[in-house]
Amino acid sequence: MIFWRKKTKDPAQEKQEKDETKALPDSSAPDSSAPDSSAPVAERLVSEDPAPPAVSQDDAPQDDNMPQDDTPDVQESWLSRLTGGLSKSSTKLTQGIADLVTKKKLDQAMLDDLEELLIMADLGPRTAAKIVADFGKDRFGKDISEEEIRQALAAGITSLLAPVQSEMSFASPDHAGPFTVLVCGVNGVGKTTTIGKMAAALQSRQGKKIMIAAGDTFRAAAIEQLEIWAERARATLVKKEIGADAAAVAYEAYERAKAEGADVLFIDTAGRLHNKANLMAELEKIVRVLKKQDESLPHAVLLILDATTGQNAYEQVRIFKDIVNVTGLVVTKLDGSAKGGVVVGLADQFGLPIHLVGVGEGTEDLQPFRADAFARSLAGVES
Ligand SMILES: Nc1nc2c(ncn2[C@@H]2O[C@H](COP(=O)(O)OP(=O)(O)O)[C@@H](O)[C@H]2O)c(=O)[nH]1
Ligand SMILES: [Mg+2]
Repeated sequence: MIFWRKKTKDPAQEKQEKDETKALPDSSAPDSSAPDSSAPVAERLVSEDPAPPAVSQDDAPQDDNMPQDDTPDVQESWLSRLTGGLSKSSTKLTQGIADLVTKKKLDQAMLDDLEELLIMADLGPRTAAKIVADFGKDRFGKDISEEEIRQALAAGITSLLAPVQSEMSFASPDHAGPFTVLVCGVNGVGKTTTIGKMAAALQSRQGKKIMIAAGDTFRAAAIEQLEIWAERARATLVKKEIGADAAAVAYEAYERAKAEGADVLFIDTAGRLHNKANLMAELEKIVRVLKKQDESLPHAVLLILDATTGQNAYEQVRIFKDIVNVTGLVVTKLDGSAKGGVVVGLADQFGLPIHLVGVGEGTEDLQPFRADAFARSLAGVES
């Protein structure tokens, strides 16, 4: 998978592409092999909790939702993946809780310490205050243990997260064209990888016909990265030359996807936030040209957020909400982050549906967001 290095290029381009190559999935990772029909990667794309989502996009039949496998073994492996992924974030919280339980009875000082701990864990001041206020209501002046605090925290977090738990549905509303998903977010958050993972899951588990538009037209390696993912997901990639108009790529891809009867179209985009005016112009133009084809397009606008950026994620949501009509979030890199608490603050402050979370680079590491499992893993409560 290193064919892109064999081309002759000028040194500047080479450096750029080297940087981008860092963003490629590790070719030695288990998921980086060609699609393996004997063990479809998406079979591992499951939820650990078969309960129906609190928020549902529509009444789409189950096979238009993100494929899941609810068998006990797979659920268990998912849960341990999530718990493992969130371990840095939860260790920070549970260690902090252990340190603050210095007295037997819950007093104001302990509540203040808990609030500070939650703020430090990236939940944001408003959300932290809300959780602590609820927590103190019934328990003030009573005996309290570490385990009770963890349990109460898990319950408080679950109630904030439940309203945004939302199954991602890929059902085209009128079935006249592909379900069209615009994927946005700043550079490096995991847009391309997430498209690849979703495409692989939908193709291998549900046999969906996928088309992907290479709307990040700035670097050759960005297109080549998408080519690898498309190949893995047996998806058709629609691309143009470097520097091409992203909106033209999106327009052409939609026309083609419709003509060829594709079920889902993913549109990848560039995320150069250092030039907000350009980014805005580009995303707005993509939406505008899609709407020329069909006013209901795009059917979903996913904003991808990188959990390792912590507080920065709040600002990114604000910026992208200004530019496009964000319909849902995917939070990636929870595995490498001690800032998983940011998910709770995002849910509380913006109320946008959270569809999926990423806990690793492999195809199997993208999983449906489950409020309860997430809250319990984060608060360090044994399941
Ligand atoms: N550890 C980890 N890495 C991820 C996850 N999602 C994406 N990545 C990595 O993040 C890097 C940037 O991803 P990419 O999809 O190229 O980001 P883009 O610039 O937004 O398209 C790549 O190395 C991905 O493998 C995740 O959930 N966990
Ligand atoms: Mg990309």
